[in-house]
Amino acid sequence: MPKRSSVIFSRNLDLKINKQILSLLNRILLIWLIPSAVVLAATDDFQRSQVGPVGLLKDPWEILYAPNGKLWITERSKGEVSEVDPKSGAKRKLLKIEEVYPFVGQAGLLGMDCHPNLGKGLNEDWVYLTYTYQSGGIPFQKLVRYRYENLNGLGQFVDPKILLENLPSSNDHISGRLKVGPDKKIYLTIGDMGANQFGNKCKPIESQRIPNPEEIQQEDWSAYKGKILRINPDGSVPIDNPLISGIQSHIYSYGHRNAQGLAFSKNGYLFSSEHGPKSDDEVNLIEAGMNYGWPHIAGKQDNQAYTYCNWSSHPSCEILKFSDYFCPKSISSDTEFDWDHPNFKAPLQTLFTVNSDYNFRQQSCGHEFICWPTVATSSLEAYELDSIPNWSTSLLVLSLKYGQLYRLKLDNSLSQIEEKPDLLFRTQNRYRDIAIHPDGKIFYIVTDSEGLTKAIKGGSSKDLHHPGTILQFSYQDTH
Ligand SMILES: [Ca+2]
Ligand SMILES: [Ca+2]
Ligand SMILES: [Ca+2]
Repeated sequence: MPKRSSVIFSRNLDLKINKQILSLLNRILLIWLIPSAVVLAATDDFQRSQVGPVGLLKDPWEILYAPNGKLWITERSKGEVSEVDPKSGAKRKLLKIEEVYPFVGQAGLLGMDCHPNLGKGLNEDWVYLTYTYQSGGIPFQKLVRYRYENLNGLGQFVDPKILLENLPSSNDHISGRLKVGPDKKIYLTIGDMGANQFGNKCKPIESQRIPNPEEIQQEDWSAYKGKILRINPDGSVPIDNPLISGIQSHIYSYGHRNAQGLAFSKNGYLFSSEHGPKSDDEVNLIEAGMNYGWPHIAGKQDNQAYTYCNWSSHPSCEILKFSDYFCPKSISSDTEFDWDHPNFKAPLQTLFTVNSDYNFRQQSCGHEFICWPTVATSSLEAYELDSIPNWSTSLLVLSLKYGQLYRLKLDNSLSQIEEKPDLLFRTQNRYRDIAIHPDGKIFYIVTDSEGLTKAIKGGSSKDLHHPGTILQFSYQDTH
């Protein structure tokens, strides 16, 4: 693409035009020539390095910048939390949870966050974790609190206390991102469990289902699939949680598919990133009691490239062959315009929406799903510092399929994205999660240790260039 644009210019422009104008025009034309809704990033502003060797981490899932200046990381399949020194790359185990059950798909030790008062001498040195365990041969999810104990500088997690158990789990779309809010409540995403697709095709999606009072009484949390929960520090239901269809529970918002990203701004706005089906990954502003539309709506309610094919509604569902592309005539398939809900809230941004005539079957891609318009949004963080000009306030969204970061600039109200996404940090990897140094100039990204991603040269590839490590991107303040 860049080559083509410079050829056009050399043919058509007077050679007397000075180099500066040429370069400016070239950039404008370059942006204009790019078909998707993206702007080229000034990647020269960042220097890339690596914290620790390739293979340092096995299936890392959450990385956070801890109050002791170390990076705390969960390793999903090992059920371990480690701390890594961001300068030396030295790794030390903080915790291994023996009952973590990692043997199905996306299960294992997932989200982690610290209480905001950890390390401040206020007796609130809490760390919260969520993980998959097994009971009666069935996977469930648990929310647990540990205390961080600093033994002679060599800290460890002690005194586990179960806050919630028997939460829904699965082999797919567990979600499991966890954040402590400015209100000290625990926010936890629970996915749709991969229902209505592949081997789970005959399980109905329950993202719209609200529990009844008996279920809540019996602590039956099966209706929490496809929800974002808001939980008291002791595991109970906050008294100011929203009433949804007349019911108060841990549910804060509903109609979610697979929200693996969750982040607060300092003023308490809550954002999520969610994996879409074939198009329409979403970035949402999460509000109490609102309905985010799944499975009736993907992205905005625009009837583009998505219909809800409810496989589980078929009386002989088990004998049907699942397809991502065709809905059998014997199954009712609803368009987005067939559904209406007063509390529906559309995303702030989709990554990306395409028209209904889009060709999803690009066989030249190898594994076709890698080339679908979704980018596989694994996580997000809010950036609110003044360390990089014009970045405050932005949402930083990570992509598994592109090994890159999408920076979405919010307007002053923090309730709208005001520019097209800025693409940064592209490598041939799967980006799992991000931590931001408190100085706002260093970004730590953990990479998957295996899997498919989009090759730099196009198509799909299993050849990850930096698997299972931490990539560091440092802002070069040369302006
Ligand atoms: Ca993180
Ligand atoms: Ca949605
Ligand atoms: Ca849509």
